[in-house]
Amino acid sequence: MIKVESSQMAMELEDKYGAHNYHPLPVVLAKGQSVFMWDVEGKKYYDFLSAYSAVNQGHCHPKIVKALIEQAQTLELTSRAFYNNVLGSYEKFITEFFGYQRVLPMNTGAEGDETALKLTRKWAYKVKGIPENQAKIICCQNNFHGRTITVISMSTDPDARNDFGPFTPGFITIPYNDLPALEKALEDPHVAGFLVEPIQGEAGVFVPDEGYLKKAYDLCKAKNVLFIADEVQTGIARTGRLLACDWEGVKPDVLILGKALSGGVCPISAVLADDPVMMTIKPGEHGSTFGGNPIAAKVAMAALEVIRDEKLAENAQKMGILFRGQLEKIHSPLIELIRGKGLLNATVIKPFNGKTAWDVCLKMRDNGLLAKPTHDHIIRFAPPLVINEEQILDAVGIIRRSLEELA
Ligand code: IF1
Repeated sequence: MIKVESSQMAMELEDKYGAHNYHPLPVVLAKGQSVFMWDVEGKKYYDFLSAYSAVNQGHCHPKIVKALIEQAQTLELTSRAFYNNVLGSYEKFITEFFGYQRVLPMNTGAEGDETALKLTRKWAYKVKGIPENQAKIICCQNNFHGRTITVISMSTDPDARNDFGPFTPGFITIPYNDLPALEKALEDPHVAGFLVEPIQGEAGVFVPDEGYLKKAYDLCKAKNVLFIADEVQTGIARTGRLLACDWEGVKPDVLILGKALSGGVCPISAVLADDPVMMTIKPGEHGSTFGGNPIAAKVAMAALEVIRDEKLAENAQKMGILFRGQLEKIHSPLIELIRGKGLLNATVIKPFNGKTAWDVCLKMRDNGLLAKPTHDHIIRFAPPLVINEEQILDAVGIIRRSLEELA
């Protein structure tokens, strides 16, 4: 194995041997702890991306890492061909934690979404009585649910879709945050489910109007349609509540979790539902080699315990208010607006003097804070939820200084 001796070398290796499906900010990370990361040369940064909210508990959380190591040394994987002595206790733990009767464990967020879609279709035919192959699922414009063919079949982003067709049929796309459009789409008796992100992440942290989720849920109930929440990014304390749906007292019929369910140490996703939905799937009809493996089961329990014991939802709520309040005090021609909930925030950047969101991110990197632009003009600010007041103020200082240096 070749030894990586500099950031330059690491970037050259990726450029030469890796597929070019990403355009990373030029920084090469070698170490992480709590809210900080260090590059190959030892420079320290605040992490304001948290691996797209997978690292809500902070980098290398000792309790989560301990769970990972101990289980890896004991029993790593059995497949679901056999029982193992960890999965059952995890299933009890997570269903009680989120208040559902059953869980179906998978690995990535996209697999979680695929699982939710399959469950919804199965329920459509077995329970709701929709004629074979006629079930439809409503999704939203500018959604992001992952990268598989079926998932991108719902996408309205040309980069995600172009030249990947033909696509999976059976989706109805409506505008996000538009209740009349939902009401109209629900008139079709073949609709089985409505899949929605409680806050659209990839779209640029688009927060819907207050009451949208509750009213959407009620509209679905009136038509016997499943309300499916993709909380892969918003879930697990990020927005200042355990789930973003908790803000409106909505309990999704199908709940998809991923990312922070592992605290970032391995891919873990899960779909939660009650018996009438979950029991429609029979042995052999769905699964995964790695889903529900003993390491993932132990890691997920530790990750959820950290969320609960360290009161991360409360902290996200408090620190989010502080962060947006401080950011609003910065008067820069580059900032158009700030939005978000808890510690899922974004600023819309107005190009100034030819400087764009990318330039802002490069400048913040130079000053010791890492964030990534989305859609050219939006910067997401989503630090690990363990961040404290002093660190928030310090980080805002870096953001302010970076904007001043550019404007
Ligand atoms: C990439 C964004 C974040 C998600 C929701 C499912 C998934 C995701 C709501 C799929 C994944 C990612 C994946 C990552 C970029 C990223 C992202 F920029 F696209 F919008 F987080 F903000 N549902 N989100 O946000 O989960 O299969 O990846 O585990 O590079 O694709 P996955």
